[in-house]
Amino acid sequence: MLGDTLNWPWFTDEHRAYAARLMRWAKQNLAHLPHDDVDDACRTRVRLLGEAGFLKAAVPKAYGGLHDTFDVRTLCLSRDILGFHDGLADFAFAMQGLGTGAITLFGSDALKARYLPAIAAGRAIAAFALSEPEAGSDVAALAMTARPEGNDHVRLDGRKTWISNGGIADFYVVFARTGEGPGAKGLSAFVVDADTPGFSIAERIEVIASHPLATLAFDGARVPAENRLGRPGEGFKVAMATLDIFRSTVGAAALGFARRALAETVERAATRKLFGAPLADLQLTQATIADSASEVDAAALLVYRSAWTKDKGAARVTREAAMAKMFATEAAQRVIDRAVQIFGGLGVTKGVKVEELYREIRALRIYEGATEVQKLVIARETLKQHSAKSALAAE
Ligand code: COS
Repeated sequence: MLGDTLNWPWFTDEHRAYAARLMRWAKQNLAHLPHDDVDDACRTRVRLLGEAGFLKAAVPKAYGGLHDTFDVRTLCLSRDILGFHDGLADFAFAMQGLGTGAITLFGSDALKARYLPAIAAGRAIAAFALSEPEAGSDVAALAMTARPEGNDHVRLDGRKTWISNGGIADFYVVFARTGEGPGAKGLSAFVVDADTPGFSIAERIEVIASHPLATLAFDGARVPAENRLGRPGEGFKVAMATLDIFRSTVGAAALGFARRALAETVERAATRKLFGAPLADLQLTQATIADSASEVDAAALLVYRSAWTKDKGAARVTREAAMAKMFATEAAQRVIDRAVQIFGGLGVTKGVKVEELYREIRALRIYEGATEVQKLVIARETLKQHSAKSALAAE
C-alpha cells in the first residue's frame, strides 16, 4: 500500500498531505471517466487535473507551479497514485511534465512565461519530440535538421515518430541536428507551436493501450531562433537532463500499475473459492503474492531513492533513474502477468482491470529509454565509478 510507503523517511509531511489529497481526488474523479475517444479522454483528464491544481507539480512556482523547481518525489507520487487509478490520467499528467521539462530546465524567462502557466492550469497540452524512425534509443543519430533561415529563424525538416500527445498538443519540444559538432555534439532543442506552417501530423498511431500518439512531419517549418532551449549544440544534454528527471517517474507509474495489480490479486485470492477454499489458501497462490509484494516494495525503494537523491541536490541521477525505470517497469510487467494468471479467464477479458493493466504496462518497458538502454547506462556508470581505482580497493 502507498500508505506504508509514505511513512518512509524520505517523505515530508507536505508529501504525505499532497498524496492524501490526490488519492482522495483520484478515487472520486477517475473511476468512471470514459476512454472511448482517446483525444477527448486525454483532453478531459488534462482539464480536470489542471482545475484540481495537480498539474502545478509539473512546473515551477514562478510560472504557476508548486515548488521552486522540480520536486521529483511529488512527480513520482503523482504518477504512482494516478497510475493506480487510471493509466490515461497518469499519461496526461506525465506529458505535461515531460513536454515542458526542457523549457523549465533550459528555457529563457520569456519562453517559460509563454508556455508554462497554461500547462499548470490544464489550458494547454505539451509534447516531447525526440524519437525518429531511425533514431529512438540512439539519440545521437537523429537526422532531423534545423538550419538557419535569415538572422532570427530556423527551418525544421524531418520526421518524428511515436510522439505522445501527437495530434492534440499545443506545442512540441523538438530535437534537431544543428551541426555544431558530430553526433551528440551537434543537436539543439526548439519549442514548436502546433499551428506553425510546415508542421503537420503525418500519421496517427494506434497502440495496444490507447493513447494519443503520432508521427510528425516538418517540411520547412519556420521557428523563431529565440525558441531554442539551451545553447546551440546543447540539445543532447537538454534531452538527457530532462530524461534523468522523468525516467524515475516512469518507474513510479509502473509502480502504481503494479500496486493496483497486487491489490486486485489479493482481493481475488481472498474471495475466489477453489477446491472448497479461498484461492489464497493455496500455497502456490501465496508464493505468487510473496513474489509480487516483494517486487512492489523493491521497485518503490528504487523509485523513491532516485527521486530523493535528485531532490537533495544531486547534479545527475543518471544511474539511479535508470535503475528505477528498468527495475520498476520490468517488475510491474511480472506482477501484472501474475495477476492475470490468478484471475484466469477473467484476466484476459476486456473491461477487467488486470487486462487493462496488462496492455498499459508494456510500453513503459520501451519508451523514455528501453530496458536495454537502461542496462547500458547503469553498466557505464558503474564501470565509471570504479575506473579510477579497483572496485575491491574502494570498498
Ligand atoms: N545528463 C547530462 N549530460 C549527459 C547525460 C546526462 N544524463 N548523459 C550523457 N551526457 C553527456 C555526456 O557526458 C557526453 O558529454 P561529453 O561529450 O562532453 O563527455 C555527451 O552527453 C554524450 O554522451 P554519451 O557519449 O553517453 O552519448 P551516447 O550517444 O553514447 O548516449 C545513450 C547513449 C544510450 C545513453 C543515449 O542515447 C540514451 O539515453 N538513449 C535513450 C534515449 C531515449 O530515452 N529514447 C527514447 C525517446 S524519449 S520517449
